[in-house]
Amino acid sequence: MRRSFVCRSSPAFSTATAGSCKASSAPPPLTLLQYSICPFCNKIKSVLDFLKVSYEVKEVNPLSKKELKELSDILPLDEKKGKPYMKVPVVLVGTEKALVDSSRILAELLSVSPGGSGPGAVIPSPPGFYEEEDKEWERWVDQKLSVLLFPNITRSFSESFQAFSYVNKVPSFSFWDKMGSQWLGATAMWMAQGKLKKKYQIEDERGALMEALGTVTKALGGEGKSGGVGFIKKGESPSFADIAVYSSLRSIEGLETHKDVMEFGDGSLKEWYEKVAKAVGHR
Ligand SMILES: N[C@@H](CCC(=O)N[C@@H](CS)C(=O)NCC(=O)O)C(=O)O
Repeated sequence: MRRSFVCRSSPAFSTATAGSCKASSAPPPLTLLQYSICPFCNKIKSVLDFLKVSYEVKEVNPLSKKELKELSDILPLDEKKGKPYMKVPVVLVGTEKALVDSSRILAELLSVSPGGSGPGAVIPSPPGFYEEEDKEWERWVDQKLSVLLFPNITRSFSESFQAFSYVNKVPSFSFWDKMGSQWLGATAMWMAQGKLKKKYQIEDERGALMEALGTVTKALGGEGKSGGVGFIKKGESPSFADIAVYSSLRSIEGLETHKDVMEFGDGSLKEWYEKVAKAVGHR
């Protein structure tokens, strides 16, 4: 039997779902295994933060992946490679169950009935939060927007090195983990840039990213109900579509590319981004 989580009181639950926020039994703890800079991991974090669900974060060493290797027994098999799945995000539910692939993780954790939290939902969400339109945006983010970020943050070695500077802030990494990850990780990412661009047929990565941002601002077009820029589905609060787009862009916060993203167009993208960040309320 699946169990619901207790959720702290949140504006997101102030209406129809308030009742469904009561736990039916003690919730199993959630642990997110991630790279700080991974857009797919940021999507999970933003959704959990928005829904006020508590979880632990474990940073994975991008070179050794030892934190994932320790879970080999419960990770699913990567059919193509014939060995355990070695990508992030992974969400541990309790200690025995490992969920993989961001969209499948969220589909498993979030409401199962259309437009609201259903009886099978592990994490209740407000009505209208996780609809087909939201999932379409998620597919676009995963297959287009997030794919464009990598070649943008690795245009030069120095940008790639900057992208890997997050490792210095990971308390669980040793000095050598930090040195190795930043230098080798940055070099490998920088060298892989051309191959990735070829794979996804990207010629001008900055131009393609700006075009993708145009798609977002077009969807935001017009004023929100409470004035200023609105949300993608024109509701009073962000839905999963907003959070999917926002969290992909958030994964590169602090980097050169993010500054260009914030300066895009007439300022409405930045205004929307800050509004979503506030609603998500990262812990
Ligand atoms: N479709 C997967 C994609 C996950 C993915 O590609 N994760 C990257 C990090 S952003 C990864 O772990 N790559 C393997 C590696 O770093 O070796 C999802 O949505 O979770």
